[in-house]
Amino acid sequence: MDGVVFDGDDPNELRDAPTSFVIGSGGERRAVDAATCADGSTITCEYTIRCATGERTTASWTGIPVTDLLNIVDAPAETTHFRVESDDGYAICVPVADALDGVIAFERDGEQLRETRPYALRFLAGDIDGERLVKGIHRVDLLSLPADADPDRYETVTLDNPEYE
Ligand SMILES: Nc1nc2c(c(=O)[nH]1)N[C@H]1C(S)=C(S)[C@@H](COP(=O)(O)O)O[C@H]1N2
Ligand SMILES: [Mo]
Repeated sequence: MDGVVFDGDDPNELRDAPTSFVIGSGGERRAVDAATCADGSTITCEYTIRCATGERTTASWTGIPVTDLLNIVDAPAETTHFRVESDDGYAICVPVADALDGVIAFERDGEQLRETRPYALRFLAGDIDGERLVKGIHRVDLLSLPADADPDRYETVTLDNPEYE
């Protein structure tokens, strides 16, 4: 991941890069620009998006593996949850184990998202329902929640923003 990770002192310095997002774990924060990822550090996988309405779409997505993100911030073994937040405040929080086969994607079927969609980055994973596959990512957090915490309190999934169609 050399050349991809910027020092977390001022993640806002990357605000202008549409393909950048901030990743946080404990007190640590780093900014990652997905567009600068070398081919060797990205993966391409097929994922099916399953909406609660019954709609399904399958495509080939290219992005940064979630497992690489864990290394970027040196995620502690106690990490329990993976939280993803979009520009518009949409946010999801899932057990980190469910996100491990996932990617932060910047390309769909060989096309840059930022050229074909109103967003540049989105989350995909194999076993996570469609409503949690956040579009327009601006921040990812690795959380260590106590056993009695309610992960739903870390989510805002009520909107279905037509801006992101
Ligand atoms: N930021 C954001 N991400 C979102 C949504 C949204 O409203 N805002 N809708 C979700 C829902 S309900 C579904 S089913 C999928 C749809 O993804 P698609 O448009 O690529 O099929 O995106 C999810 N991600
Ligand atoms: Mo949906």
